[in-house]
Amino acid sequence: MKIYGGRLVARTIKRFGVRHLFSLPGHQILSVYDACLNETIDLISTRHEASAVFMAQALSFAEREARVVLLAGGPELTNALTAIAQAYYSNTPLVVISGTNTFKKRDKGFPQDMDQLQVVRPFTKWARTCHDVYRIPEYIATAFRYAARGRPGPTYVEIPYDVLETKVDFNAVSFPTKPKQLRPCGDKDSLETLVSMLEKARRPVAIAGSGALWSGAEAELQTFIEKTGIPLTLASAALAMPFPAQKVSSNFGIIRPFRETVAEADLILLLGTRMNFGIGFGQAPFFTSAQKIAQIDIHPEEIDTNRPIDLGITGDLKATLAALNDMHISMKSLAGWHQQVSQKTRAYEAELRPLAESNTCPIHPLRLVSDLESLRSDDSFLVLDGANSILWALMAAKPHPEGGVLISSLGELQAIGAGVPQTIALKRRFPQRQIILHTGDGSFGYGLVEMETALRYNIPIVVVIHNDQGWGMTRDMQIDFFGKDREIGNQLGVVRYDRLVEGFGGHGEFVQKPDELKPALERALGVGKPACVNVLVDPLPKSPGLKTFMLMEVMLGKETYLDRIPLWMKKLRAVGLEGLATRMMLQNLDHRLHNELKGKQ
Ligand SMILES: Cc1ncc(C[n+]2csc(CCOP(=O)(O)OP(=O)(O)O)c2C)c(N)n1
Ligand SMILES: [Mg+2]
Repeated sequence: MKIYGGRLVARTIKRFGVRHLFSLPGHQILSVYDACLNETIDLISTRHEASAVFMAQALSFAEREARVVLLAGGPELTNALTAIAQAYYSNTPLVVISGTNTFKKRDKGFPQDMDQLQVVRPFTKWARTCHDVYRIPEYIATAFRYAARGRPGPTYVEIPYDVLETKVDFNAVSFPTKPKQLRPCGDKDSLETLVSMLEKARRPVAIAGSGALWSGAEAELQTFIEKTGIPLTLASAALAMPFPAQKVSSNFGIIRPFRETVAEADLILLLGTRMNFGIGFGQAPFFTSAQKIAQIDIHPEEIDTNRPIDLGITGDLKATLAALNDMHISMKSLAGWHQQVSQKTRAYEAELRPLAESNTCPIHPLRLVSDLESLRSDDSFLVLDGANSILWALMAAKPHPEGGVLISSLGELQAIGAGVPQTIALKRRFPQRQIILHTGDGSFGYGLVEMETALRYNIPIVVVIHNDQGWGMTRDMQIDFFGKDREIGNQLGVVRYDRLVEGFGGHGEFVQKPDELKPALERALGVGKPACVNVLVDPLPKSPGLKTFMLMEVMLGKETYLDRIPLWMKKLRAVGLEGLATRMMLQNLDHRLHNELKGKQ
């Protein structure tokens, strides 16, 4: 049987377990579209190329292996670059397959001709052109291998469209098998050193990050914390893995208790998480110089970033934890410490309750996320997009035993706007599960047109908009830095996103009062078509985000922020009272929220 090269693309990805392909049409890739009919691949065609990449990325998160986006090339590729870069900076395995101009027409002024490799290379682990139709399966297999092994990331294969449109004999093509995941495990000496560090520790904490998600370490992680009694925090992408909330002692999203716990610990275990902004670069006031730090990471170059650490172990987290779980560890009793950590979080949650249950109008952001969290099912996936809106949501959203919380702007790039497409992809993949997006109003704008995609494919996602009528976090920064009367360019006003979604044929709710919230959310969750719950929230309460961001600026030496750090705090540190300075700084970080709480009590 003679088939097009495009069919080889579809057949190879199908053999590798890919059921959904995200794309936007272009003449270069129509042979692959045609092949999707034969190979019964679920082709979702989007309204923007970045959306297609974000969709594939969301499935990589949920299925924990590389998923695929198909781009035509030229402007389709340049439009997709931010999303590819987001995958790169968040270490997400992803295979980007692109068409490209035929090489006979290269550099002659033909439409959409460009040097694609040049723009995609900085944001991919591996990028190549496949010139031979028979080698299409081999190149795709190599792209999967690079995407998944070692530190995961996006890879890129481009295939000129005359190659995609060349006919070959199906039987003359050989298909490689899917590359197996390899699991390097830390060396014996290092594991023994880690055991002795654990045995000496009185106040250890473990922070698990994306390495836990990608290696699928949830069972090993639970065994490890049960065996050792170490309090655990899930950070960044680890929140997306299924995990029982009661096993997590210190909630990453509730800034103050988490920061205090880390500051008080005598041993910090970094389990597949980076020493980046998420944990204050490992520096004061988050960390102290007296603490011991051990880090397990798949990527050896990552270890010692931003500060030297005491023990680095290169390994896949699942395999390394499994090895540790088999070793004898005689821990000191950590019951008191464990209780102290959990109590801190519980006490803070109790402090926040007046806000979470507040009946004020406009609606308090924490009331919105608390009501939403109370309606989540065990298998629910909650996608978070925005800025302040994410930080508020993280104060209430918990990991779920069969679901998860996906922060759409993961990684250092922090691009907002991935939420709608990511939610659509998850709902397409898991139609029976509850899939919800909580998004800032500004961020929702990027994905708005994809509500049409959700309607076209009948994918009933529920979008909940934290509508503070503006680019909240940048507005906060502007006001804080330049003054209240210098606000410009950050207000969006009251936009009826619910009506726009209704205009596409979806369900809309507009909520202004707290008692309308739950009924509106329940209606949206039950309506069976794409829904938008547009909630006007109070723009005045400040999430802990602004202060944290400012502090990080200061820590990394942004001179213009230095005058924002109170002098007494600098003095405390200068005379060696680091611990006291840390405690005061943490309180200062939290102070606006704190002041607001005081007003309520
Ligand atoms: C793609 C992209 N554009 C711009 C920014 C800069 N930025 C960071 S936060 C923010 C405001 C987000 O507003 P919104 O989504 O409404 O969330 P809010 O903070 O108001 O809850 C902006 C514009 C970014 N991070 N990514
Ligand atoms: Mg906003």
